[in-house]
Amino acid sequence: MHVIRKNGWNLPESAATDESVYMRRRDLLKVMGLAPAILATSALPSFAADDPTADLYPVMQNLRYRLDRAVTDEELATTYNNFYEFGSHKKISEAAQALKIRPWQVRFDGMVEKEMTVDFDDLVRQMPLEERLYRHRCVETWSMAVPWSGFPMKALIDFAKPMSGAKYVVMQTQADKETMPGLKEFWYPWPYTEGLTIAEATNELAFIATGLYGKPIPKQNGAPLRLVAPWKYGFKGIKSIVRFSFTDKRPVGYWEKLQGAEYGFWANVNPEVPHARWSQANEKMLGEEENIPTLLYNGYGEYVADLYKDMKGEKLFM
Ligand SMILES: Nc1nc2c(c(=O)[nH]1)N[C@H]1C(S)=C(S)[C@@H](COP(=O)(O)O)O[C@H]1N2
Ligand SMILES: [Mo]
Repeated sequence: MHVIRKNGWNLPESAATDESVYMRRRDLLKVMGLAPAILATSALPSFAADDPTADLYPVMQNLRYRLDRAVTDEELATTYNNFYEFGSHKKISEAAQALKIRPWQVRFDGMVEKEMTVDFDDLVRQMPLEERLYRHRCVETWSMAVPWSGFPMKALIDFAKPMSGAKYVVMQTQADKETMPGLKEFWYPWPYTEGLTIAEATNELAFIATGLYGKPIPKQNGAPLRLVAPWKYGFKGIKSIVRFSFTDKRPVGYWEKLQGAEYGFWANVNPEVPHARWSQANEKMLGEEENIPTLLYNGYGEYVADLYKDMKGEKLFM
């Protein structure tokens, strides 16, 4: 049987011209002579058929963010995951289908003008949606490059209206014992928590992903909304967020709580600073055989290096 493996997302970035990526994905596929149906033929768990935001996607790609490598195969990026709530291994995509993503309320609290709880479906329809191709570098040395859909985190911070004294935004993942078997492993510091400084969260690269590969984001990748901070190790990219709290105290994240000697608050990618137990010099893209060199700030130094220029005493790279 002849199986069509190629789709729009398998194109190397260099093959996507400025003109073509401005088109809606469906139109692009049509122009390329590919049946739109191939977008839906995956037998793997993707977005829920009844997802009420399905009509929002695909969204326009922002061409400012370029890749130096091919986009990772959708099947790989959606079946090789880290989501400890569903198991401390990579094959959690099936188990994660138990995640209940509606109704989904997002809480904004702490140092904000007014605390509020917002329905995700209302929130996402107020946000400026776009698609971005970003590299992703896990602290474990695997990496990928994927098309996220979502909105700049700055839009969410503006929506939340933090008080001027707030210095950090702390995010929490849903913690539901009914659907998340990992929560039975009581030695892990649930709920999964992560934080950014307000300066980081309002940096243009910080992104809240609500979609992936031109569709609502699959549960295993952090539906209905997750953080993407591509200059940091992947563990900062907290999934399935239910709460944004604003504070003037630096939070201690899930991994830092678990193993503070190995994981810190900043976690910026740096090939020259090894992890306590392995080198960070190289990485292996999902689906590739060869190791490739890891880049400082995962290649995003031009956007973020200035955030850290006066932080001498800080462990910026763990
Ligand atoms: N809630 C939660 N968020 C999480 C994790 C997790 O275990 N739980 N793992 C992190 C790690 S280590 C990585 S590398 C990325 C993986 O995202 P992906 O599965 O979409 O590739 O999610 C991050 N966000
Ligand atoms: Mo990771």
